[in-house]
Amino acid sequence: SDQPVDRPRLALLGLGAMGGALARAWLAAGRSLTVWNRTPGRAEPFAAAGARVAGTPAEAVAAGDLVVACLLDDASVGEALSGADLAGKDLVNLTTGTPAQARARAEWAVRRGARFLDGGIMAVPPMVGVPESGGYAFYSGSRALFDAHHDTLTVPFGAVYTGEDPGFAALHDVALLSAMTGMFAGVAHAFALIRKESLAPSGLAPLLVGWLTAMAPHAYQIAAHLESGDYTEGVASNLAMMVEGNATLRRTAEEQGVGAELLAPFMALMERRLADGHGDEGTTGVVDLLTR
Ligand code: FVH
Repeated sequence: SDQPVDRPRLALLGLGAMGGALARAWLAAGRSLTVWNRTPGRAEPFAAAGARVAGTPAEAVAAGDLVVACLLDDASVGEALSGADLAGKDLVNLTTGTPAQARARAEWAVRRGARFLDGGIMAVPPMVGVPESGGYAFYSGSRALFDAHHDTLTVPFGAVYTGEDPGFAALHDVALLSAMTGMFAGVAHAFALIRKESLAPSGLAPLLVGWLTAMAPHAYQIAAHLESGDYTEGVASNLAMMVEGNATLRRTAEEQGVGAELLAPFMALMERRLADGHGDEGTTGVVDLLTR
């Protein structure tokens, strides 16, 4: 049923860095928990903390109403659950994967008689069970499952439901992780620029954080452009100016003995868009060039 379930019997597959943090959070909240991990030794501290330890994934699944998988990848989920009876179970997959993997895993679970919810965790292990850290997970798939187990799912971190399409949680997760990857690339380049100078990285760090925070709302302008189709609306720094600036960024990298390989692909796309006659836009047109 989709009635809220106060205290489901919980089964958790996977006690790695993230799975272990989940287990600690649920145990600290007094939840009934059965755990399984491929390498059995990893379960010992959890047994000492009050968890029941299952010898096989099938045994763990049998002991739970709500089964949570937090394993390395989608293949390990398929492998671990291959011999388990999922009929009547609520399965939440907190293993990172692609949207297509999540959709296929949802079909696979439903064929076995389970309700399925996919999750993408926007937190690292130290944020788990710490509400003020702002950690949360995206969820997609069965809304009924999400509503029924909301209280349990929100013990380790917040929960954001993104839709019945089971691929949406992974899509949101990967979109945010991809943006983070670009940010990490820029930060690495910035530190490389000062590497050989008498400048302390600890002096640059707060400046980077302040600048990136100030620039982050640029995402709202790109969203507005994509929705209106007018890529020039409200543009304060146009593409023609930014491409000019790219030359200074490249030249500074060269002067500082730093490779520009992290900047080059994005700059190449900006330059293509400019060559196509869009100098009065911002960077929104790059989204069009990327969309194959
Ligand atoms: N840790 C993090 O910062 C990120 C935060 C965002 C979400 N990710 C994803 O969470 C999934 C689990 O990550 P993890 O940090 O717990 O990963 P590990 O510490 O490497 O533990 C992996 C567990 O998976 C088990 N495992 C691996 N292969 C198999 C298999 N073929 N069959 C069954 N279990 C398998 C492994 O078992 P063992 O090595 O101890 O025997 C661990 O329990 C992941 O999707 C992240 O992307 C974490």
